[in-house]
Amino acid sequence: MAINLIKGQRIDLKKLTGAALNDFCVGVNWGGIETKGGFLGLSKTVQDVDLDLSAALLDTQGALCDHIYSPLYKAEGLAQFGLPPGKLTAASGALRHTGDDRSGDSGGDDGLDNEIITVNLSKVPANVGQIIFFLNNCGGEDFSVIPYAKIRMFEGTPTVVKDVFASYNVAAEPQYRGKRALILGRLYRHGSEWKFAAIGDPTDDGFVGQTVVRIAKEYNHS
Ligand SMILES: [Ca+2]
Ligand SMILES: [Ca+2]
Repeated sequence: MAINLIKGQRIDLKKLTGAALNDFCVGVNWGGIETKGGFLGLSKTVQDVDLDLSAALLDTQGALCDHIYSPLYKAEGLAQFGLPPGKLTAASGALRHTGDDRSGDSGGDDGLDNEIITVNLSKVPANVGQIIFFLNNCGGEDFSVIPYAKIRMFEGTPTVVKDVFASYNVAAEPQYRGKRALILGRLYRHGSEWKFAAIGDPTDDGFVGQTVVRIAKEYNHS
């Protein structure tokens, strides 16, 4: 049984067998915005929603030391925030992003994640103390109108979901009105183990650079 996380909840990365969860995927599944129209509202149009899943890696002192965000973000824009260009792998290959999805599900919830970062905790260098996952919306719509956005951690591969460990529903709530970025959750070291905390904080950020700077400033505690 997967754990359904609530905001602020912290969990051990322990499977039912007692073994530590080490090799897994962090995926986000979301849908385009459906609008009913036409005669009796029978026709339906779906507006694309381009969310981007990213990760910021902070060292054990809380400073930004590595990142995963799209190489499609303009380097000049990132440089204004003192940030390097985007890339899809981090920390000696311990984390890999499977690539950009620009539309979300268009035919209703397909149950599959639209953007995924694979994680192998045993490969994460010792200087990395926490990995914070976040979402930015590249379009103009805010999170309150996106029909669903869910983050989950599962074992398997990006295309074959074997075992869902935990999931967290993060959209379609009034508190997300006007918000276009979302700090999802944090993997963090606790002694020799890793844990996960569900954060679920919406922000006004319109650009990934703002979110990364915010994380390095406001989320640099363990
Ligand atoms: Ca995207
Ligand atoms: Ca999907």
